[in-house]
Amino acid sequence: GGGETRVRVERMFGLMDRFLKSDPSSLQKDILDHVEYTVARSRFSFDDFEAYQALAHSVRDRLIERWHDTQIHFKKKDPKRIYFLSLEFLMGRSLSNSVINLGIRDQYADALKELGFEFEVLAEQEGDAALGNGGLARLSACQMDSLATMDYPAWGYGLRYQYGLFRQVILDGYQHEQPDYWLNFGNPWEIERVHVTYPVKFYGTVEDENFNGGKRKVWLPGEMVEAVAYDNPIPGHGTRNTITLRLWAAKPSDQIDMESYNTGDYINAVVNRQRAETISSVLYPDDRSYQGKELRLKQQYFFVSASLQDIIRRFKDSHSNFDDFPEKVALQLNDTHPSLAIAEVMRVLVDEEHLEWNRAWGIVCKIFSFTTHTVLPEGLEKVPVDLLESLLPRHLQIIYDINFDYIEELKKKIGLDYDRLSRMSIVEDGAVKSIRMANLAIVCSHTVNGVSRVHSELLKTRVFKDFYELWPHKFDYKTNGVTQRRWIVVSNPSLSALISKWLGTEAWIRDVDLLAGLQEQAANVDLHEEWRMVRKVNKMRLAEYIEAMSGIKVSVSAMFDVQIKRIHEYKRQLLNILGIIHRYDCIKVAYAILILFQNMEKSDRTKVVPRVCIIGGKAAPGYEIAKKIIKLCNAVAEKINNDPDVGDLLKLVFIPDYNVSVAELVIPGADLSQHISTAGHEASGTGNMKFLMNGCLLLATEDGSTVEIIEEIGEDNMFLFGAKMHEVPALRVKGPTLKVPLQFASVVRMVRDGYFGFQDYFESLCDKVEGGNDFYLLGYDFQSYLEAQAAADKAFVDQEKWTRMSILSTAGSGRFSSDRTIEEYAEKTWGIEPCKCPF
Ligand code: 6GP
Repeated sequence: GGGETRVRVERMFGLMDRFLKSDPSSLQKDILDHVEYTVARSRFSFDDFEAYQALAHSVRDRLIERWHDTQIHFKKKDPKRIYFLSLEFLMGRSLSNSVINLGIRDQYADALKELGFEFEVLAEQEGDAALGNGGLARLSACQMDSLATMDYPAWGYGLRYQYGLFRQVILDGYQHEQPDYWLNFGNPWEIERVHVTYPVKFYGTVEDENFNGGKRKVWLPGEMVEAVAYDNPIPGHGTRNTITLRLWAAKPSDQIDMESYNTGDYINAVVNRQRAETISSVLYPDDRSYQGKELRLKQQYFFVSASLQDIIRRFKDSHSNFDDFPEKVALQLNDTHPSLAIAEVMRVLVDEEHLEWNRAWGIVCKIFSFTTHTVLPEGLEKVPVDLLESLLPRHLQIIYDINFDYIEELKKKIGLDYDRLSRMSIVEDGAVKSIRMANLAIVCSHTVNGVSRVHSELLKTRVFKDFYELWPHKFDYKTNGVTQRRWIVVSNPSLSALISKWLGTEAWIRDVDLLAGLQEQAANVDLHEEWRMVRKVNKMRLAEYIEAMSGIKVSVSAMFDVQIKRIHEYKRQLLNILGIIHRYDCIKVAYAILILFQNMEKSDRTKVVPRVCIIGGKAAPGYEIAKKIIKLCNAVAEKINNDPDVGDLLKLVFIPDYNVSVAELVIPGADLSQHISTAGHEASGTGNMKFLMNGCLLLATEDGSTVEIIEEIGEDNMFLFGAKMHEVPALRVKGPTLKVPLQFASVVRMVRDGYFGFQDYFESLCDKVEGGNDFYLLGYDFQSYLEAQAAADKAFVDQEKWTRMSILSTAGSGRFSSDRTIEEYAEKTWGIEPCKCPF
């Protein structure tokens, strides 16, 4: 009876503390318990990795407490929720970030010290969660941190790939890809929800069925797999709120296909079932172009279908009328990858919930917002109709129906302008009939966001011009941001402490605009000294890493000049390398003069500012030119680093396997960083913001979010160069007749002539930038690039000036926090409000 239940509940409450304690001895006991019972090692004998595992589990326990409380609180309050759908999340490591957000980093460090362990050493044991390619994926991760910190009722939904982004191994200077089977050593940061599963269906046919005196469509699927939820708690900073990143894994369905089991071939039947798991096995490593592969489409539908079943189930728990759906649900499409969600919502509402088409359409039009992350038309997905028809026959019908109604409406508005109608159609009638996912997303979303102001301008005037003219109110932008928790507090603890000391508060960790307070101190000599000290310590840490990894010894008094990002022609790593060759050549000439005259004065050598050039990034496995750029970088490095005439004046290092953890080490140690895309090609860029926050100066073109950085810190505090965005189209038309500086021809000549070896291999690379083929304008921009580099050298010699510029960079970085981005999305696009879990 009731009495018995009460006794049982009281007993259960009595057994557990309300919260786990965080004093050193409680932490120590928890860690040792996990060594003994979770990791199953003896507390008298365990290594660093096992200590890390136990430590991680004790942190996980604390996350789970807060996460439960948050979920209960959300359920009780039932606010409007934001569901962030993304095929990629680049979370990196979780340990340091979690303990810092939970506010128990120092307690853990002390507790571990007494046990004979260093927190930092254990943190290094953790591998990266690399479930994404580049900027888009890391942005999602930053935004999750901000959503949690700012108490928004948010869910992230994605795929739990068994193989994350490939590991890059450099052999003889060439990139090789190795699988990243990241779950091999277990993942303490996820919670497997064996009971949170949904069936996901594929293939089959659509039939007409009699219904209420009319007809309706029923999809008879041909294959079914199970989606299993893995929850990753995301803790906010300075709040109890801990939100969920729910990633789906594919498992064979429970439904037994009697047919195959009865044929007697049991072993083959089981092996076939197992194939279901391939859906969530591997992340596509190409962030350039859509391949039209069936597996990719399966991945997209799999995660969309499971997420929507979950979202609709949650809605139905407390609501019975779908007209309330838009008041409770906002769906964010992170690029076009999840845009099948549109057709899926229509299908569920019409076919399963039996809403009328127009009523369902009215709901769909209120819930979706779409953000695009590219300006490259080849980045826009087009799904071949044949593929969609076989995999998702009902969805194809729905998309056709949406398109039919939309085109009819469009004709009323713009008349029978068939060119324009066909450009704007969701269906492309080309050689391969296909569905334009971007058009689908634009037609069905209430807002289309760009990721920086100039990106949005390009969308409005070029990429989506027709749509902008039709629906100007739909178009907006939210300039990207990055989380200062990971990019300053976690990765640069000494700078973080210095900032807090000089601002007299730690409040900037949640309210980053306070960094502006550093401006008034930018000339303070004491601050200068401490600032330089912090930077030097970070450079030493980076120098040690470089030596351990490549054997190259670098001097910390040299300028550390960094370019780290995916390798792309438009990002122009090649321009950087050609600039380095030019620098090398100048040093050689100066050396020759020195030998000739035996006179230091006559040689420019003493004026050379020593540099350590650092380049890192992965090339998509099928992207030949990008792979050649990596090889060229390594070939040039080989030559320069072994040239005794050069010594410490110039070093070139290619950092292999660039990922989030490498970025956390490299960014705080950089003096100068390069963001040198051809103007009009980088939608935003977010690396620039991370460097800026860390007081690294930028050498950049006026592209993407850099344009807004200039507005914050002023062009005097950075090194700008290159053709402007509005000049680029005309320059391209001029093409072969453009004047290219002599130095450019001469460095390309060196590569062509085999000065760095591999003459044949590099030929096609050289062809890409000469003879009128220089689409990305390397030749045209070369002169002003060298001038910007010279200006950087000059500024570096004046350390006082440099330090002031560095402080002003950090001070001006406040606008580029993802907290600001998320607040804009919440207020302007999603219409959601914070929902804070009480302590
Ligand atoms: C990137 C953009 O290239 C970059 O400029 C931007 O900062 C970042 O997204 C975040 O918005 N795009 C991708 O990573 C991508 O895969 C399809 O685009």
